[in-house]
Amino acid sequence: MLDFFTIFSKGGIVLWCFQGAGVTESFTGPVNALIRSVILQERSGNNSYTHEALSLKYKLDNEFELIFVVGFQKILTLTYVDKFIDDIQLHFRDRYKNDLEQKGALKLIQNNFDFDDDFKMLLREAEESSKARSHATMRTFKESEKSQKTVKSMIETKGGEKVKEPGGKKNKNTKKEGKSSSSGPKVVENGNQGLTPEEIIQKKREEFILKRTMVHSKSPKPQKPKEKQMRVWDMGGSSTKEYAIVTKNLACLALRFTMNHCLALFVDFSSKKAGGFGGMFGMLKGLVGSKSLTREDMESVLEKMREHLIAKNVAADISSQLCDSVAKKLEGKVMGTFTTVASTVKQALQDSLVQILQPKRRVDILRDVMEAQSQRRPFVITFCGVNGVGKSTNLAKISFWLIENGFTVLIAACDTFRAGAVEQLRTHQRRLNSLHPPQQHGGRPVVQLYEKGYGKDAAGIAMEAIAYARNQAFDVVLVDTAGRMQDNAPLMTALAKLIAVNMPDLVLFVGEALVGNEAVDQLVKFNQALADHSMSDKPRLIDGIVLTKFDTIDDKVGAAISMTYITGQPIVFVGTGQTYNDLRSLNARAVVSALMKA
Ligand SMILES: Nc1nc2c(ncn2[C@@H]2O[C@H](COP(=O)(O)OP(=O)(O)OP(=O)(O)O)[C@@H](O)[C@H]2O)c(=O)[nH]1
Ligand SMILES: [Mg+2]
Repeated sequence: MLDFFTIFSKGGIVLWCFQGAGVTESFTGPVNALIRSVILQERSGNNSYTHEALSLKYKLDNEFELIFVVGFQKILTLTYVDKFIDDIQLHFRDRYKNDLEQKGALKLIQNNFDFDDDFKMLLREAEESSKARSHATMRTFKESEKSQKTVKSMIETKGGEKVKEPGGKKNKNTKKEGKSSSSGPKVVENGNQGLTPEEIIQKKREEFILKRTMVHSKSPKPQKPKEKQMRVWDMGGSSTKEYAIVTKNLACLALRFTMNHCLALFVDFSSKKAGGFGGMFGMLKGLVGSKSLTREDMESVLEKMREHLIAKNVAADISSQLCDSVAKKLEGKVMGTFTTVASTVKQALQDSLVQILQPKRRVDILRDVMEAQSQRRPFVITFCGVNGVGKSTNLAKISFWLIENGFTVLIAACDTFRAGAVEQLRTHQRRLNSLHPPQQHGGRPVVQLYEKGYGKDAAGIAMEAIAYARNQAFDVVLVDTAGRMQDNAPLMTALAKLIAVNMPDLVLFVGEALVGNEAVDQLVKFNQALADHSMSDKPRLIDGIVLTKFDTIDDKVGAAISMTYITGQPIVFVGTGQTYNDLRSLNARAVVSALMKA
């Protein structure tokens, strides 16, 4: 039923994996997608993720810095998976506690995590208990014990005597007779005299668990040396390659966890019983550190952090999701010596915020324009957003920046709706040309306006402008669009059509840094409209963000977080004023320090 299960360290080492019988597809792709889209993007508040036809569930073990991932077909409803992943985590930790405590990549690579048999046993148990549960519901009323009991109890009640459960207050005789009483279904078996079948099963189960624990705690278990890579990816196919891909992605995680490793190492060393320092450090341990964090420990700090983020203009939903993600990341983590819960949570949140703001992909407009130039076509950017956020002004600033970098620009006046929109662009065109007169550029104006007045179809004007730019060898076309509220269905449909028909190279969403909760609604609905009206399987959504009016918000910089969190797309430009020079790129660290400031 399961497609795969894999256990790897946050440092990138695959410790063990399983691939379901008959599953031929490699699971490198889905696991890499999970790492890229969830774990590296600090979205681990939720514990499931969907990748194409697969559902992935994952669990972070913050104490040993492990990640457990299970994958199965999303059409299946596997009710046991959540519990199963917990069981595997506990079992794996228990079994390899000593190995896992020796932190360090080399140690992990050298270890042999021979977990196949345990995994199969736990999987069998999980599947059987789930089957048993589903069978129970299928029993008819006649088959059920309840139907038989009802009849019995009716007969007994007639006699006026109630049969008490063994151990009941009024039924002292039953208790005295004890387990040798012949009335109950007692069984006599080796050492199990007088036990009910249920009690025998329970006893056997306990003996079995005890045996297993004893076997696993025997140290060190002699193990047959195996080939490292064969052990890690022993399932056929290009094992070395798969290992390398997952390792590469996880390498980024390794860097971020180095600090925590150092703290944890100190604590772990202090907890060793053997050796001269054991006792002294053992005593210190209780006083100053090595506490394993629980959700309750963090609850009040997280609540304060959430309120702090909201006060800084991060949307309320996103603040909650971020705090959940931080809690998941820290739960079970052994705290460093001399650290407090508050400082640990704060540091984790700060790391998450920086991570969210880091661009996940390369955004290099100048390079892309040059590439389009070499293909003898203009590079097309469309600006969209709600009314008055600064689309036209920032379009003009970006024109200036492009001209300064030696490119020619055609502005397409596709806001055919708001009075004055075309004239506003014409003014910018004149100013820009006066800053860069044609005589300095071989007699050719560096910026031109393509306009057809008001009331016309914006998508059609954009198409004509792109064709004109191609003929006239303009390097870039900047398409200005009318502002529209995200709930205005006809206007949203028109925007989606403009984008679907013209397929610009870049769709930039322009949003004000002043917005709070509203940012989420705007972005979700703009993206939804673009997806709904796309004519292709892979719809063109928002590719990047222009965050405007950053000069007006002091340290309430939360919109930057909300917008990148919702779209997963980078903030390409930040507008910091009303002149052509007031355009910046985002400094993630500066934004985060403003966010964390009390
Ligand atoms: N302080 C400040 N003001 C800005 C910034 N960007 C734009 N503005 C101002 O915001 C106002 C609206 O700008 P526009 O460019 O007309 O906004 P728009 O989104 O095109 O508006 P519509 O076309 O009506 O939807 C203008 O007064 C701009 O000068 C910025 O980064 N900082
Ligand atoms: Mg405008």
